Amino acid sequence: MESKKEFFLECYKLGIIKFGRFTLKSGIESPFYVDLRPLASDPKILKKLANYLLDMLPLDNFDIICGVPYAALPMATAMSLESYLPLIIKRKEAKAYGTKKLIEGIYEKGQNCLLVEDVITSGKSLVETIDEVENEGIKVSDIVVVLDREQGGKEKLEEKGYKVHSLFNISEVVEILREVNYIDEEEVARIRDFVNGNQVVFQEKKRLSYEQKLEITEHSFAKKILEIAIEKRSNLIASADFITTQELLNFADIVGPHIVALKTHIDILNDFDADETILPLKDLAAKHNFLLMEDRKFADIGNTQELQFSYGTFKISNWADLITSHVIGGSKSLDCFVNAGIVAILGMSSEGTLTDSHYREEALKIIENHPNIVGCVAQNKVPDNILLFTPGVNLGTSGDGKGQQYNSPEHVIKNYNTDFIIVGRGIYKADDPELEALRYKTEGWQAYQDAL
Ligand code: S5P
Repeated sequence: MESKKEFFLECYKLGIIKFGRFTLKSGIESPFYVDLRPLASDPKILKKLANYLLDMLPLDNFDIICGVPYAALPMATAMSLESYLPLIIKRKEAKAYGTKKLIEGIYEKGQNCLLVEDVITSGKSLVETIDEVENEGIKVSDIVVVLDREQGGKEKLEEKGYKVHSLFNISEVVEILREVNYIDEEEVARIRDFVNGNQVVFQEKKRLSYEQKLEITEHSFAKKILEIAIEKRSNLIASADFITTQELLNFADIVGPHIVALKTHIDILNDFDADETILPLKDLAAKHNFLLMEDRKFADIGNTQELQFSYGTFKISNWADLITSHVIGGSKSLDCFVNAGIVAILGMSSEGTLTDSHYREEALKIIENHPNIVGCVAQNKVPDNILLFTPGVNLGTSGDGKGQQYNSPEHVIKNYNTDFIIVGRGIYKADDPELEALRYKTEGWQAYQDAL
């Protein structure tokens, strides 16, 4: 048989222990989180596990075997199959109808039952289970657990006269993971502290400054927008959702000095004209040093997007520095956006959006790996090398009655580490848009500096 250490590493690869910062049921913060349920999804591992557990035990002592619901049920079943110890099932709650039995299966009073548990922490839930089993007239002398979190559970049960056999304990597991460099010394120390009953201090990871981001970003437009932010001391993007060219240009000229980019929905203009709209807009962008971001939200196959990007009325590729695009068409659909930076839509700000955590997890894999991507639009933290653009920002209201959901600049910058706030009606609908742009710029920059 392979060594116990090799077996543990095999189990670990199924994702049974995660390191980081977790709030436990009790409200305590833990530097690791254990969930052994994935072990049951790999039949070979489950079978090996059953044999490792059985090897530690004086099997002749037991008449029956029982798992603590739910995580240990498959473990107890596998042990029963490997050892021929008959299995009984303990319910979590007694049935409200019929037999009202708490224990199912065939057993006799006075039989000795081996209890199986996945993880032992304080031992509290095991004590409850033992009481319930003993109340049925079944004897319990031994408990076998896969992982002892070393938080007093074993001692508590042993004081009550039970024998606890554990396959792994957290100290040895941490030692194995440190040896193979899966965790670093800092994490090891934090886990030891936690196991020793000390409150663990988590160092809040600070956000990166725009200067630091400039060093790690690759895309030329990512660098450009960061340089503008540093120069103008602004992280504000104004959304200019106007339906006439005149309004759009007036607005761009007024807020231009305070913003890093102007975000357009060019297809809502009633009077679009390449010469009358785009040429003066480009002049204003040059005059006030801001980028043009067309919020087209492409969402098609690569070939169609290529056509939509360069042809038709708007010829976006001729003038936009940044464009927004969904990643729903897959990574290759983004290859066509070559002379602009993509700001990918990861999560939307509107109520009931379908960009749930599963979608975002998959979308992020595309976003992290595509060379045309500058950043993404989202309402949550993203990795440091992707610039984060957050819309749904407004100081005056929490929604628009049409599903839009708003937060303050401070909220998004502090909680999501947003790099650029996107503000539409908060500015362009204000009585004095210039003053309002200045206010968002100042608040946004202050929140950024406070977060450093
Ligand atoms: O999730 C999103 C993504 C975007 S790009 N939620 C959004 O609101 N937007 C855009 O940001 C939206 O299309 C609009 O142009 C702007 C927000 O405008 P506001 O008036 O609600 O601030």
